[in-house]
Amino acid sequence: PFVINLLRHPKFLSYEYSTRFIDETPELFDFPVQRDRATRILTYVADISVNGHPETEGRPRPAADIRVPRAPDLMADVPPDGTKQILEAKGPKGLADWMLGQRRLLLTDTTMRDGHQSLLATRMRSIDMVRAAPAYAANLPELFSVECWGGATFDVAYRFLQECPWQRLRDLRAAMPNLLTQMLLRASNGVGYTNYPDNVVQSFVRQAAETGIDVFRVFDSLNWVENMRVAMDAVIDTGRVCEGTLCYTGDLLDPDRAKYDLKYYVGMARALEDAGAHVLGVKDMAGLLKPAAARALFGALKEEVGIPIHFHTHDTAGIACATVLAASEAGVDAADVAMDAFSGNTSQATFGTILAALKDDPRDPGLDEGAVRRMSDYWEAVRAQYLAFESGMQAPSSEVYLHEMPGGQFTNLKAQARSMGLEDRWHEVAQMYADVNRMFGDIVKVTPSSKVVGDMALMMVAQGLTVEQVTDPDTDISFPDSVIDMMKGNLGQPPGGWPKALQKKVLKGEPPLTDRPGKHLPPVDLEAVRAELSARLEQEIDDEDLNGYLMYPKVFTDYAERHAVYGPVRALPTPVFFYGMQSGDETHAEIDPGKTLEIRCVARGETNPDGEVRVFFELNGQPRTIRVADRS
Ligand code: BTN
Ligand code: 3PY
Ligand code: ZN
Repeated sequence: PFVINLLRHPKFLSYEYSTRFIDETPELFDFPVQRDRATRILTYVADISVNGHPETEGRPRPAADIRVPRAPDLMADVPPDGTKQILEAKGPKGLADWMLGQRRLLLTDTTMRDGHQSLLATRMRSIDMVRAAPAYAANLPELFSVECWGGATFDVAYRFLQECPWQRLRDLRAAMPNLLTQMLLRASNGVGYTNYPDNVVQSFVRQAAETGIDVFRVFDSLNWVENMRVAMDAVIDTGRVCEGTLCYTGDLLDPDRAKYDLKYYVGMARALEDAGAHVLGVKDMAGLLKPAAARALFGALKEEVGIPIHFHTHDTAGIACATVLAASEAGVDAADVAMDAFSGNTSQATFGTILAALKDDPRDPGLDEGAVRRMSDYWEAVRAQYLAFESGMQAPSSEVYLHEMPGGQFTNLKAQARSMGLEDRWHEVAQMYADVNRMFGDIVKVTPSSKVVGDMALMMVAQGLTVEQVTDPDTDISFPDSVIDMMKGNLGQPPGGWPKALQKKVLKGEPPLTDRPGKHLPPVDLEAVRAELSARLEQEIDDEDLNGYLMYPKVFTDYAERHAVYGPVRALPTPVFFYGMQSGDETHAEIDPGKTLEIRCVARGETNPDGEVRVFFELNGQPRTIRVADRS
């Protein structure tokens, strides 16, 4: 198409062109496929308007008159230098030294990753994040980092939001040139639920760095440092920041949980430092660390390791702010908070509250409270658009000390229990989750090990099974696949190994792995996979697509197939994306910088005998009719 455009261009035909003609004539790149994108977006809007969005069906719907989110005004024309410039000037070790030299408590904002992952089932769309990003850069340049990628956000973007997670990262990176971007990486499990071949993990890390990640928080779901080295080394190779992370579980002051005592955590922290971590992450994914334990833990870690420490916790029991303040007193270098409107309950400690509490404290984080309030005000309006994904959790829950579910899993498992008809037996599920943890030998529960515990607990409650029956060698049990896989050693080894008798029963005598699962996975021929996929989808597969496919083959190809039909629907405002348009509604979608589709929904026809319905639009003032199947 490019050559055809060129040959037909009037200036080209009349010889009025120079060597800069191609650079100066953007319309040469207006291929017919680009015009198609408008039709594809209209097809999506028509489909959702007629049939509804499968993800919001049967869920509470936001009122028609909710406030339109408006990002705060920018307090600077050019973003002031921030931590990104420190990383660029000094490298990751220099950045770590800079952190150690700060008296103030450094803060990471998690709203764009863990905040919505824990409160809204990870459903926040890129458009709502990218609109906020310039205000982060201009108004909050004192932030340590913005956690905005990884964890569950990666597959949810493809799977439920019909958008490319890499593009999200690229856009955020560009809009926050002064701030460190941060992601959560499940070590050899990448951003998935299973162990990937080493070269897939390496390729993913390289791509994430190239597209825009600065700080990689790397953890392993069984706290097995051995299984973190491939990912950590890959991060270190990129020149970005490796935050080697230990996961906190149990209660380090409880002698009954002696497996996870202070000695254990200090030992793991040292191992992570030895493995090359620039920063030590302490990830309290369930929010189990209480203030007194935080004082003991961070007091000891500050003595025993030389790298800066970054603390992450959840507010499930309502104590996160107190614990962050205790950690701050004990000298932790950085802590995670979420903007007020996305904080509390299963999410992080409250940004504005921490700021207020540390005002005039030696560790005052030095951020503008007004800027934080205005940012949170934007997020409050964003959150209202996602009412369909609210969990219904109304209050903090100290029951988390019993079950120890991670913040991201808690509401999910509750929804799963509801869909299995176990809603009114939730407390049994919670108790069973705790019992299964003990039966598995008291393990760290975080994605993906937490999912395995959840699968087993739900199965046992649903089938009325007890731990005695499950562990009895003479009672036949059909274990969930995820349990068999974990007992085989495919997620690695927990401290102290798996309980032998249970493992034997689950594996029916098959020998388990005892070394690193990645050691047994042959490398993937990346170029062969690219060629195959490209032929199958009849499209070019770039490095980002390839890495998405390697993590989630089916999720990616489903996304690509829908993309061919619906186009870049990420450009639609969130209410239109989830609820479509009524006759008379107007909206717009910027599908490229400066290229905006003005869309008006004019009317809807009758459904014809073939089950099809026509939806009439005006697109940039021109009438357009779209026919879609009526499945409503
Ligand atoms: C999904 O497939 O469940 C998630 C993404 C939504 C894709 C679009 S929404 C309109 C159309 N109808 C469907 O059922 N899926 C696609
Ligand atoms: C994830 O792995 O997505 C988590 O948030 C774990 O806490
Ligand atoms: Zn978390």
